[in-house]
Amino acid sequence: MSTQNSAIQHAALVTGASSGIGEATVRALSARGWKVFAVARRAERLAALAEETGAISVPADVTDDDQVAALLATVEAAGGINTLINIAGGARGADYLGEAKNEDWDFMLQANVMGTMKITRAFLPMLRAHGEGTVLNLTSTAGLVSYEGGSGYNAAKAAQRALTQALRLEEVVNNIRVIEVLPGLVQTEEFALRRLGGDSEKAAKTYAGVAKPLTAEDIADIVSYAVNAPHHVNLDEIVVRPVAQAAAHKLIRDQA
Ligand code: 8X3
Repeated sequence: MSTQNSAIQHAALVTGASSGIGEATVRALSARGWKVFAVARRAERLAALAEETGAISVPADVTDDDQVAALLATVEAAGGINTLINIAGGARGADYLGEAKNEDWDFMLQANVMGTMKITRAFLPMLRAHGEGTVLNLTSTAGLVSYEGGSGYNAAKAAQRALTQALRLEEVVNNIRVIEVLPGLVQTEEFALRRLGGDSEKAAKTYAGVAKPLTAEDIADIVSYAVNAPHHVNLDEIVVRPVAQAAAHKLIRDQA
C-alpha cells in the first residue's frame, strides 16, 4: 500500500462549513491543531470562520463538477488531506409526498447525495495514496426511520447512508476508514429555518419545549472524537439523539 503522502497527519476538508455542524466541526478540529480546509458556497461566512480559527477557506459548491475539480487542485497544492468530512446537505420542505415539490427534492438529492458522491469520488485517490484515509459522512436518524412530511429528506438521507455503507466495503482494501454519524434533533441556526422556507416561527416550533436539543457543538465533539481515534478504530455508525428524543416518534416536550 502506498504511503506516499503519509507525512500529512491531521488535515481535513469539511464541507457545509459556513454554518451549524460544519462550522462547529471546523472550530473543533482547528482547536485540536488540525489543518482544516473549510468548504461551503458562502465565501463571506467562510472568510470570517477562517479568520477566527486559522482554517483555510475554500468557497465551492460540492454539487458542481468543475468547482469540485478546482477544489481538489487547491487542496493538492496546499499539501492535501487525509480526512474528508461530508457535512453539506440539509432538508427543504415538509410537504407530504402527495404535495412534493420537484425543486425541494432536487435540492435534497443534490446536496446530500450527489454532493457527497462527487466530492468523495474526487478525493478518494488522495486518501488512498495517504495510506490511512478517513471519510466521515454526516447522515441523520431521518435515514433510519421515515416520518410524515419527511419523505424527500428521508429518501436523501437513506440514500446517503446506503452509499456510505458501500464505500466502506469498497475502500477497506485501501485502508480507508468510513465513519457515519447519524444525529437526531439538533438545534442549529439554519436547519429548520431552511426546511420550513425561512419561517422562523415554524422553525422555532421544531424545538419548542424540548428541554435540551442537541447542539452543533455536541455533534462536532463526536465528529472530532471519531476522527481523532487511532486509525484502526472505526466508529462506523454513531447514532446520537437528545435524551428527550427516545426515538424518532418519541420526543418529550414540556407542556408549559
Ligand atoms: C435531522 C434530524 O429529527 O429532523 O437530520 O429528522 S430530524
